[in-house]
Amino acid sequence: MSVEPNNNLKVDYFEKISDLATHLGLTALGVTSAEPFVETRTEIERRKELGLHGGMQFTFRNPKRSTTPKMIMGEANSLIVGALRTPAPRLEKANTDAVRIAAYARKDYYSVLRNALSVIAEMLKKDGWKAQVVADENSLVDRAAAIRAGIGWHGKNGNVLIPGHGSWFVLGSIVTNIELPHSEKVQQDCGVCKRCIDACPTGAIIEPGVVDARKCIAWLVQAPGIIPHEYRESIGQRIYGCDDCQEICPEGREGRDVEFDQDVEADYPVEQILEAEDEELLERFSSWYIAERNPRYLRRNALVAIGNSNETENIAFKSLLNRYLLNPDPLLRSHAAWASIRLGHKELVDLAKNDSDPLVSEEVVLAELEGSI
Ligand code: B12
Repeated sequence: MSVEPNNNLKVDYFEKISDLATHLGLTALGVTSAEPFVETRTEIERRKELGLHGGMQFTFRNPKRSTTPKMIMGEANSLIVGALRTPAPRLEKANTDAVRIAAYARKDYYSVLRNALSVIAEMLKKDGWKAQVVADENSLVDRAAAIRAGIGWHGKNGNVLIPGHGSWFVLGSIVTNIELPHSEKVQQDCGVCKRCIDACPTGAIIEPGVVDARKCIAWLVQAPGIIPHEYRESIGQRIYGCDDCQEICPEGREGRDVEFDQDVEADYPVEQILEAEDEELLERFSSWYIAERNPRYLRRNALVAIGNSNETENIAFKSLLNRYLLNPDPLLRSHAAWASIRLGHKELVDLAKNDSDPLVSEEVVLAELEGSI
């Protein structure tokens, strides 16, 4: 049985946790109550009604559940929220034959974060408290928890911004029955700056802090099905995530190059995605959310990246497109057709035009109507 600590002991205990968090590599740690996130629930419901969630499940599936921490642990009193830095990419010109992967997905940062929070949770448990780690799950709105725990403010780009650091973080919590002093909320805000709103390639930030997932590239490349035509060009070389609304943000911009994390996954060659076997792709990107765990969606994105490469003379790309125009999956053939049209490969366009599936042949009809071929 744990004994209720008095206030001074609570402060000392929080400092102990906080030191441990710093030692474990977390940039920020804060505490808030386990009371429901009432406004966030209303906001999730509003976005669902407007269709802004684009059919996503996650925290939208059951808004009451994702905003009520006591549904995770009945006796919960506090949320101890932590933030782990996901080093931002250097601002340099992307390699044309490499795909772009958002900073948070270049390594399995969620596992690093969960491991760090688990060490703290184990300490709590050893001291007689209940503790459960929740990070990027459907059961808790991580941003709302981080804001109430004084980690950062709700930026116009929708992200939680940590003063002096910006938004390059993944967030997670320990739900626990210990009572600790609540951290003060951050008072800073974005002021008049709206660079992220102007920089979003698809205009997905429809009001300050509100993202229409149907237009957000991060969701478009994760969502199952066909990628709507109007967004394909804006997707560029991205196959997972989009950082544009963070890259333009001035908060914590200094020091970004210094902390650049040289990581092979950042320069993953597009050919490898189109040549790899299913198991290899699922293993390589095991920490990613891939719709239906079906690697066809990574290949679909890679075909769009080829279509956006401007590599009209690239023989390897051309032969991959040819191969994919013969793939049994019409979804992949249709995106290969689009890429072939973009790169101006006439023989391949003819192949697509004669495809028995309208999903594929209509790519050519559409391009003809638009006058792009
Ligand atoms: C669904 C989801 C997405 C969706 C939708 C994003 C969105 N804007 O809602 C998609 C796939 C597009 C996405 C993209 C990204 N995501 Co995401 N995503 C989630 C997920 C699973 C749920 C988010 C959610 O519930 N959204 C619903 C809205 C309503 O809630 P919210 O933005 O989280 O909460 C705020 C609002 O509700 C606001 N609020 C409350 N009341 C009101 C009222 C009004 C009027 C307004 C304006 C706001 C407001 O306050 C809350 C706190 O800020 C969380 C993980 C989790 N379990 O929480 C990760 C999470 C939010 N994503 C994260 C990341 C890293 C990203 C990307 C940066 C990844 C990338 N590089 O591609 C992008 C950023 C896109 C963007 N600009 O938002 C991080 C956030 C990191 C941070 N510093 O903020 C999270 C927390 C994952 C994690 N555990 O680290 N994501």
